[in-house]
Amino acid sequence: MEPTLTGLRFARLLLTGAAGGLGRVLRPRLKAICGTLRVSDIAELGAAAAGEELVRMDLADKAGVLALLQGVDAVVHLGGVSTEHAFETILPANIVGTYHVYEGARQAGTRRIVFASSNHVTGFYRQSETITPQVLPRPDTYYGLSKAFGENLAQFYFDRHGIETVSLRIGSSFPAPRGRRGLSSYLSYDDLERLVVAALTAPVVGHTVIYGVSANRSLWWDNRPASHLGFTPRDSSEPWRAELEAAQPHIDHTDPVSIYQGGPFVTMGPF
Ligand code: NAI
Ligand code: 15L
Repeated sequence: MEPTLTGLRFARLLLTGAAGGLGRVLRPRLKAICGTLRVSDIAELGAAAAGEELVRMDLADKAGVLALLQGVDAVVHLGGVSTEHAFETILPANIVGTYHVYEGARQAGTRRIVFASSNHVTGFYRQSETITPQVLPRPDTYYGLSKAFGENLAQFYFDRHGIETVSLRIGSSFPAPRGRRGLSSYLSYDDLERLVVAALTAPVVGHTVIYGVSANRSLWWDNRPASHLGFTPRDSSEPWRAELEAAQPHIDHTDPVSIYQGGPFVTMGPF
């Protein structure tokens, strides 16, 4: 059965990247399932709501992240650079920063992390293919590579230290699907919440990888290997299909942006 918020309580949850697009969506929703929500970002976080702790800091600051994890039961780790940039920009935030989160969890005894990975770990699979979370990574960017590293880090910290992770290869999570690619990659905010709650509360996850996608009609991702999470998406990109197809009536099937699942990411850079 899909988890519900009723009766779920964590003493203290940590949400990184809380000032970002998805962080702002999840912040009030996660507060509903914990006693204290510690929210963190390098950017301005606004005022603390009741039951919130605000920590403004850079994930590249090791001592700061180790302190950030103290007293935390579980983490939703969204913080980092969220699109393609120069490797030198991605390295401290996504690679070093995610290492700091895992090392902080190990030292603090935190047992579970929900890691915001990305579909760009497998962006060089074709849109004509259906893949599962078990395929070999084919990153489309330095950004996708950094998320592949995060997934490997998660596997290592589970095998070595027993810290459980659900790596969410999020598709495209915005208020509405963007472009024709979004008809396949769209994840609604309500389905994102369902996915994060399932990832936090499934009894045993080890290191599970799952695509974050709604129940769209045209899908590239088959999540059956992660069915033990009990995530059942309820929304779909279908209500936007007519509008998006009218806005982009022709698809150039020789354009890499239309050939590969990563879409525009496969031609971004170098920076
Ligand atoms: P976003 O860019 O709006 O939010 C990321 C947040 O991380 C920002 O508030 C930013 O200030 C913070 N951040 C960046 N560098 C930092 C650092 N060095 N230290 C501390 N905080 C730092 O991105 P969004 O859309 O909210 O995505 C959240 C997470 O989900 C990201 O990790 C992203 O890669 C991932 N994701 C999002 C998708 C989407 O469709 N929105 C799709 C796939 C993955
Ligand atoms: C991502 O990983 C990005 O964080 C997000 O901004 C979108 O570009 C998304 O992928 C996507 O593939 O649409």
